[in-house]
Amino acid sequence: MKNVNDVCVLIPTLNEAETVSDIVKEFRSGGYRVVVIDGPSTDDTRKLALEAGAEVIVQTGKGKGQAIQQAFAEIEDEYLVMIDGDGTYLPGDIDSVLAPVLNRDVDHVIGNRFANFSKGAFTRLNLFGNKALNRMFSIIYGTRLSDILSGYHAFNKRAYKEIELNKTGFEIETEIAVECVKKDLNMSEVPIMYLPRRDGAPTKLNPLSDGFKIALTIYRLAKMHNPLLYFGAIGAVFMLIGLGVGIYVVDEWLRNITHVLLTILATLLIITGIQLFIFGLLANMIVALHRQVMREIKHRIVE
Ligand SMILES: Nc1nc2c(ncn2[C@@H]2O[C@H](COP(=O)(O)OP(=O)(O)OP(=O)(O)O)[C@@H](O)[C@H]2O)c(=O)[nH]1
Ligand SMILES: [Mg+2]
Repeated sequence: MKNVNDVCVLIPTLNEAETVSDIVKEFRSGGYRVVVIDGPSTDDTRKLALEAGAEVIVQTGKGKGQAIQQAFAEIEDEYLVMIDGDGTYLPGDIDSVLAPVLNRDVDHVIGNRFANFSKGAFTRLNLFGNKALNRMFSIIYGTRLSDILSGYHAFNKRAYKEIELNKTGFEIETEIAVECVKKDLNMSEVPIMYLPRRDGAPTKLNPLSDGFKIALTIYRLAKMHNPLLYFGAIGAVFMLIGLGVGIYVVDEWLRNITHVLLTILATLLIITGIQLFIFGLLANMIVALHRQVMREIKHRIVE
């Protein structure tokens, strides 16, 4: 059952004077408590948010990720909806985003932008990057999600208090999705609308450098979840270089030229590669065992 008093709407902002007021007003007219956590902006964002009826917190550190971490710690409401303040998401979609956490056994809902985006909302690079990163996430974490980098989420209290976050920048959404998988929280996606940014309101995200950081985060966090892939990938690089050198050495040897040092190098590279792979296998077993134990403990606590 929906009770707007149980819901807090969280809006991270950095210089969003152009849009923040309209968004806050729309949520306020729906009766929601609105918390804006600000950058700190150098424009009128904070003043406009206050005038529109939001509670405003100035973040103590830097980056969208730090802002979200701080807000998750300070907010105590039963349900939390998180929406970007750049006007690319519709406050009116809140009912769809909230429904699964209110009515079903879902802990975290992601608003899926790919279902319904208006022309020009994604640049070609953003569309390609998002698809690639979602695919990478699905492969590594074995959980099929279409839009982990969305700016529209809903959580129940258990979810936003249980997930542990460390990233301070735009890797935060990735970390949230990974934590949900790790903590065995139920996730689901609902279609939402996605609009282009307004003219004169520049993005804070650099698609190349932030995209790279996000990919690196997906890979790095895999160490604890899918170590075979994490260590296997490094092992594969060693083995491929070793094989390359080895093929060269054998080819030269067939022509009666012997490279002693290169032979040793090829052997070492291949052996190191195999060892890394075996290490990944062992780590996988440890992670699987750990997961089993954690499930068992949770099960008993619930009982
Ligand atoms: N508090 C806070 N908010 C931030 C910071 N950086 C960005 N934001 C806000 O986070 C939201 C998302 O930022 P955007 O620049 O739209 O990034 P994006 O949506 O991932 O990228 P685009 O697709 O280019 O819009 C916006 O509401 C920003 O104002 C920050 O350092 N601190
Ligand atoms: Mg945006």
